[in-house]
Formats: sequence, C-alpha cells, structure tokens
Amino acid sequence: MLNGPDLTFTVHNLHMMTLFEHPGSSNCYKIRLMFALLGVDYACVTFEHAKSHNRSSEFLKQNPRGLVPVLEAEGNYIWDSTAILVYLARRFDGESWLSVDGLAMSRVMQWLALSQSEILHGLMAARHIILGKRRGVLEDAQGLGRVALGVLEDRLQRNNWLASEGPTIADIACYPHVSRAPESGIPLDAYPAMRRWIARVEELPGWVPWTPRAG
Ligand SMILES: N[C@@H](CCC(=O)N[C@@H](CS)C(=O)NCC(=O)O)C(=O)O
Repeated sequence: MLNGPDLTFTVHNLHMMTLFEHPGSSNCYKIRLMFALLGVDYACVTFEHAKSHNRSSEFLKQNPRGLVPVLEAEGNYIWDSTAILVYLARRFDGESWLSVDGLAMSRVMQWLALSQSEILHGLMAARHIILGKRRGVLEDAQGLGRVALGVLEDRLQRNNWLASEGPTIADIACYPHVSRAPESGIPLDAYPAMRRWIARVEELPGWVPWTPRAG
C-alpha cells in the first residue's frame, strides 16, 4: 500500500501492462474478464477508494476524465473500458473477439454503444440508486434498463452471441450489468434467452467472477 498526499493505492505487480482500477467497478471488471479470457497477465494498480483517483493530478494526466479503468500499454495510457477492450482484442487475439471487417466491426460497435448508453444509464444507474450510491428516479433508470434488456432478448432469441457466431467484445461489454439486472430491481424471469446467454458467457474458458458482488 502506498500513501501519498492525494493518492492511496495498492501495487500488485510492477511489470507488464498496468490496469488502473477499482474492484467494485463494472467497467474495470470488463477488462479483468477480457484479460482472463485471453489468458494474458497484467499488473494492477487498485484504488482503494472509489473517488481517490480523481484527486490525483498524476492520474488526471493519464485520464483527463479522472475515471477508471485506464490501461498503461506500450507507453500509452488508454482510457475508457470500450477503448481498452478494442485494444486488447486486436493486440492479443486478432479476428475473433473483434474483426476488422467493416460490417462485422459495426455489428460489435452497436452493442458497445448499448453497453455505454441504456445499460449504463439504465441498469447501472438503477443498481446504484438502490444501493444509495447516487440520486435519481429509480423508475426512469429501470425503464431505460428494460429497453436494453428487450433489445438484447430479441437478438438472443435467435442467436447465441450478440454480434457474431461466437463471443466478441460486445458480449463482454454488455454482460456485467445484464447478469446483475436483479440487483437493479429487474428480475430476469421474463428473459429466458438472456439467462441462457449469461450461462454461456460464464462457461467460457478463463471466465472470472465480478467481485465484490455489492460494489
Ligand atoms: N465510460 C467509462 C465510464 C468510466 C466510469 O464511470 N468509471 C467509474 C467506475 S465504473 C469511476 O471511475 N468512478 C469514479 C468517479 O466517478 O469518481 C468506461 O466505460 O470506462
């Protein structure tokens, strides 16, 4: 544990790519999950307090938005979980997690957009309102979350995966908050295809859980 005037974090490993993260963050979990599925090792700087990194002028140089996750790779700081997923998929896998074919890539991007809009502002917001982590109108957030779930269920009734015949970063980006929809006050009983897809994601070799559950 290092303590500075404006920063408190734990350094797990000083080698390789470094992920700056917070354990309770869904966006950071997407990156930990992607690393695990790719079987790629990485170092981790874990901020112990959700907002401690915002106050660090050093961290703001890495991500002017002051948010985690940030990945240090090849001498660059990549911020935003979507950008990091794109980097990891292309850097370590090639075509299957993110094809560069124009049509295939646009299909993945559609779901990445959903993950950063209705899923984040709907499902994540509802969960945070319930947990008392933010203010807002629960019914509005849940309404937006149900829009996302409806779109996902429709796709998954006809397909095993969101953007392709196999898993892509689209599945990784959407999975965390969808799998926790009950914690947003939305039971998944009405979404059978989605429950089968959640099980499919959790059966992928290398899958790791998102902990702590209440973060
Ligand atoms: N769109 C961004 C969102 C990043 C984000 O909201 N990070 C949260 C954790 S999930 C954070 O750093 N929160 C601390 C704060 O708001 O001060 C991404 O996907 O990376």
